[in-house]
Amino acid sequence: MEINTLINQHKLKFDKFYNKVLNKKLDKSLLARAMKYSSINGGKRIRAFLVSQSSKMVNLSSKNAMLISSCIESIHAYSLIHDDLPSMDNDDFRRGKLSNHKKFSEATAILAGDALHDFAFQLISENLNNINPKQNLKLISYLTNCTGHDGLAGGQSLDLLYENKKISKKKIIEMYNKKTSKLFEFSFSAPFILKKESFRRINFSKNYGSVFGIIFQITDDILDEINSFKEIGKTPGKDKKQGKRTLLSVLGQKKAINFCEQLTADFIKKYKSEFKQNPILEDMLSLNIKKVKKIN
Ligand code: GRG
Repeated sequence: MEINTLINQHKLKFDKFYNKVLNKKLDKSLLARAMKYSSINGGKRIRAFLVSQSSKMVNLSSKNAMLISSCIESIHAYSLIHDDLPSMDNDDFRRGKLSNHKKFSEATAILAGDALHDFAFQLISENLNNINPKQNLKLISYLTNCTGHDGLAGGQSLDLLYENKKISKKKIIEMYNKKTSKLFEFSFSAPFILKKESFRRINFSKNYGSVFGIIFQITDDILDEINSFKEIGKTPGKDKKQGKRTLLSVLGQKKAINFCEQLTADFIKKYKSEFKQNPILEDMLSLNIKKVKKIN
């Protein structure tokens, strides 16, 4: 089956599960409504798809895979709410709708982001089934590493710090690694960690998520520049206007795409047997490169 069809089918399944979890655990307060507004609102659920694919590779149950995905999508929703705030990237729209602080208020948006972050940790620490507590704790500790100063928050801080400055390609990649790749790294490797796979396979799964994330961010930057509001669901062309330092701004479009293609080829070469056994892994890596190239 074609990869986009698989992703869409999985999104429907995941959205149903996530909706149920949110409704079961949250009340009808203003804060809960703001949390739901930004979590059940049309995301592509790519991170959840990554979890489902790696779970299949290590035989993690689909219930646990769905719980981990709900945890990750909650972290992701928190990061988008905070990213849109006036003190961060200041966007009035997200996923084609008003951003959280525009729909509610700035204070509610900050709290909804905070509460979604905590909700994620609640899910991963209270609800997994038949998992060795030691592995579970290992996973929770790893998630703190992916979201904190060495992950999302650290990367976001660099993103803001680098605005309108001359920044090297190496530093931009480091920033992407933190602000975007870390959550993809967690998504793909969480099942490998829970199932106590070998050191080499866990390393492979972390690197796969990381490479996926770098390509995802580079192509997302290109889409921000060349797509319309309808296609990206937020204000287009903002990176350039805000003086964002992106790989696109340093290399230009053609070289940025070449960089993604080379990264993919090198990675596949390094882990030939994993790719041979799971051809979908290559389709996933080239998904966004194809998206960008079709538009060109
Ligand atoms: C305030 C402590 C504190 C931390 C903030 C905001 C933040 C941490 C991190 C944000 C990092 C960020 C927004 C990275 C961008 C990643 C990215 C490309 C998001 C878009 O992901 P998609 O395309 O979105 O998967 P959908 O809408 O499909 O879910």
